[in-house]
Amino acid sequence: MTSVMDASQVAAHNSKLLAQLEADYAALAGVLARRGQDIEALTAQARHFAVAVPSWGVGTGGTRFARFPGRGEPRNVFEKLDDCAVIHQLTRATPTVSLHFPWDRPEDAAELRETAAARGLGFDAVNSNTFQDQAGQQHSYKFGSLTAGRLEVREQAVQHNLDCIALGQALGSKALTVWVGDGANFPGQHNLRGALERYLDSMRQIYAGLPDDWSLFIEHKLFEPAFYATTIADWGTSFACATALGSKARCLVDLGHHAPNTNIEMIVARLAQFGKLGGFHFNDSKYGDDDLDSGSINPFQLFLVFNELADAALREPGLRPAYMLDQSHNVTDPIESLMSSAAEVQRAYVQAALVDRTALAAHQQDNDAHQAAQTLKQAFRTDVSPILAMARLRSGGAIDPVACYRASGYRDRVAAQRPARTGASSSGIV
Ligand code: PSV
Ligand code: MN
Ligand code: MN
Repeated sequence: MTSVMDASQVAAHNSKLLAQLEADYAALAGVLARRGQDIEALTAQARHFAVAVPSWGVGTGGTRFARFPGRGEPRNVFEKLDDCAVIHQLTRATPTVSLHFPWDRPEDAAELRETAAARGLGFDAVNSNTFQDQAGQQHSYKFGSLTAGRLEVREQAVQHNLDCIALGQALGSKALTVWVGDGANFPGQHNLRGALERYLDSMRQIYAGLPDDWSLFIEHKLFEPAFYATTIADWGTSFACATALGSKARCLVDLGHHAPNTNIEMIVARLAQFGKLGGFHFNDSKYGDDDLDSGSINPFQLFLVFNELADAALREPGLRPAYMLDQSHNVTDPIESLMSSAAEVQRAYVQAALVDRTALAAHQQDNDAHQAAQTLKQAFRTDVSPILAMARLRSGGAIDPVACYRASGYRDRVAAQRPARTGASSSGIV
């Protein structure tokens, strides 16, 4: 395996922080032991945690108003893989990359797969894109894609998704995530039921092209770009469609795709209960689909989501929802944001494993709301940073990934190799 970053830089970084980490780890081990918890079991669990990185996340996303390109942005999918490899090398928590077509245009899928494998990476779900028009595209998606009134538009959108499956197969992916921005901006613009009927008709054709061992993830989103009625706006619609399509279709929860204050953890519980929880796009938000770094605004919500997942895993040991970060970075170095976010999601996962479920169930049975809430809070308030750092260290990563990355000078090096572009736009970067 060829590393993008020199392993000796990681080793030098770790040797400086090792003594401090060992002291912090021993102190936390003592705290947990008094609660009857074994730190080694938790560290082993943390080492198994993995979340996919979106290829588009390593570039600067931009907003509706502007995009201010970052230094050394990757110019193609191979350079994106290099940045993803750094993230995984330092965090050891992001072994797969999620591609978006046609933003990522692999001319040679076999070469891409080999390059990824040489970097120690594999491919997670592939994402289709029928929410933008591409240069040379025959039919416009201005008035919808899978739900469009015109048959030729729907056929083109279906074919694109089938092409994504074929490309994903060549890359070793096992799932297709479909998010469509289709909807209406005005009451009366389209027939609400008719649009969903057309969506289902299109999705049935995509589903028919799905290999046996693949999953189809339906991603809902409350609004934007449609501001009056989005066809797949909520988990209820997503659930109904996934149910209508069949067992390979499940729902994907992007944390930013709900109205403010929505109880997302309850949605997670419901989807898990009825066998339709497919996966997650992790990010954080204050107002809408802000795509801010995971855990940066509402880490308690992230913890509560993982608390439901921990509960669900006890009920269904085979439950394996797909985890991916879906963030847009505008004011930070994307590599730093993605490394921090991977650690934040991993943190929530470990904190959820700390919950004393026997005590929680007893408090619930006794209607002791106060102690039930405190049981969750105790787990959430526990600083599991030493566990995360030790998990990284033992897996060959960096004790402090951002510090190690900054010291390595990686951004300066790639900035010299990847000249700045002006006027670049869209998450496709190139
Ligand atoms: C839509 O807002 C979304 O969350 C979907 O996952 C897209 O594929 C992604 O963002 C890319 O911008
Ligand atoms: Mn998403
Ligand atoms: Mn989104």
